[in-house]
Amino acid sequence: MRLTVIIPTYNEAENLPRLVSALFSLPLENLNLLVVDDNSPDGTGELAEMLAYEHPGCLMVLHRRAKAGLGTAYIAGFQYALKAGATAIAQMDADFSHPPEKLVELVEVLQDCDVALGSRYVPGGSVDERWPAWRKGLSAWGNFYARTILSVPVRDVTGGFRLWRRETLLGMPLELVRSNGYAFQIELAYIAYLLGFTTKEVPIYFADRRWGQSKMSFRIQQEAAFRVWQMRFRYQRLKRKR
Ligand SMILES: Nc1nc2c(ncn2[C@@H]2O[C@H](COP(=O)(O)OP(=O)(O)OP(=O)(O)O)[C@@H](O)[C@H]2O)c(=O)[nH]1
Ligand SMILES: [Mg+2]
Repeated sequence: MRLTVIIPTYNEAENLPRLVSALFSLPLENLNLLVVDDNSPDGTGELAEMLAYEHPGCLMVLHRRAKAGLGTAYIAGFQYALKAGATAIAQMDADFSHPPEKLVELVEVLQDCDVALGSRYVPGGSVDERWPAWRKGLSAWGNFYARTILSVPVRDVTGGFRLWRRETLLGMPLELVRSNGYAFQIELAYIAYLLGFTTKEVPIYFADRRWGQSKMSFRIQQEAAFRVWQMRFRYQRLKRKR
């Protein structure tokens, strides 16, 4: 397996070097990292270049000119990794909310499915108890909202810790994807489900970020609320096929 982990970053200078060393300590062969940085004002992009120098050939950096959202960062990352010949591609936040060691379990689980999902909402999964009630509520509500409106049988449909087979991503109409914030995760899970790709959820403990600031905003929440309805109607054709 040639595994590439895509890490989108915006102001993650405290987290990125720690995450990179945690990932390279895992018992995974042929591991490549791809950082997609949006010209972070805190110098994450330059730091990523230094890390690339320390890990020659195993860490690549895609620099984009300005902050353009998580969704387009991942699409650019997917295209790059697929072109480079990755056979499995992971999505992961830079802020340690996604436990790096769980990547090993995702790799094992991917042997029996088309996409493996890190999940907070299956037995054994949880979110940081330090999260304020409104944040816990918002996350649970967002999942319920999307799952119900779209009828997707995924417990953590907004989660961003995922491992895709190359063939799964190649079979997805990524050019149709419109969402850019949280909704991006929902949209990919929905398309994968409609196309009949099989998913498995691996329980994770989702820790609150230790360093840096959240990029979650009211606009991103609004986008998700609207996009879910849009997806429901935009993908009618795929739905009928299913
Ligand atoms: N390249 C790029 N990365 C982004 C952008 N927005 C967020 N990210 C990264 O995407 C990941 C998830 O963003 P977070 O800010 O952690 O969002 P969150 O997990 O919903 O919120 P918190 O954990 O509370 O901060 C992190 O690695 C961010 O640095 C963006 O516009 N461009
Ligand atoms: Mg986060």
